[in-house]
Amino acid sequence: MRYRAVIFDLDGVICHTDKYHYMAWKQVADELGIYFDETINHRLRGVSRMESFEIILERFDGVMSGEEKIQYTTKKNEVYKELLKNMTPKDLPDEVRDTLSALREKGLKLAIGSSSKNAGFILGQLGLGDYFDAVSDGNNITHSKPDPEVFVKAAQFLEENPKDCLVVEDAKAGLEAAKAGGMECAAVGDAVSCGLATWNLASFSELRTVVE
Ligand code: B16
Ligand code: MG
Repeated sequence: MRYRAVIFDLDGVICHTDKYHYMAWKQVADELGIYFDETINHRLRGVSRMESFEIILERFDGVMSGEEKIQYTTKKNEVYKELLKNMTPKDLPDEVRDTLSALREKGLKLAIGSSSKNAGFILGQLGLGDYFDAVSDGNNITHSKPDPEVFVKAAQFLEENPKDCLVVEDAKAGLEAAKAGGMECAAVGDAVSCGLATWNLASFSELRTVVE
């Protein structure tokens, strides 16, 4: 086997929370009179909550204190968490479920490496609460992607060497993080066009052959 472990990004790889992030940020942006659309939302992929808000504030004509920024990002998260309650195990695509099982059967360790502080909640909603061998997320890092910390910690939790781990990502910042951490990476979705990945996947199930 080419790898000993696979570390998955969560949002955009295992599940799709984009629309909920969009709805929650849109509510905050509307309240502040800031223009916000799906294209700007796309730039928030894999980026931390506060960094996401800074991107939204690029179109804000005023000055905002640090305290206000915390208030607005807290509000966004409250709206977002309410929306996440709509997620159920049916939101886990069959292809993802079957591929995870197949990788596990091959003896690979499986982990999550997500910038999100809501990763545990989302995994619970998907019925994957206890599924992964390790979860490294926004709660155990001080630097978010493209810093490698979240993936380096995941490898540590798994007690594996980074060079033996494959990272699966949907965002450029995530691919950069994996490379900076000394890991090979597989791109899914829009991340394929970055040209940064070791593997560019046309489908999630291709992981079965990539790890061989
Ligand atoms: P939260 P990932 C990332 O998750 C999302 O892609 C990004 O849009 C979000 O801002 C970030 O998590 C922080 O999420 O507000 O829930 O802590 O793609 O790294 O799994
Ligand atoms: Mg992602």
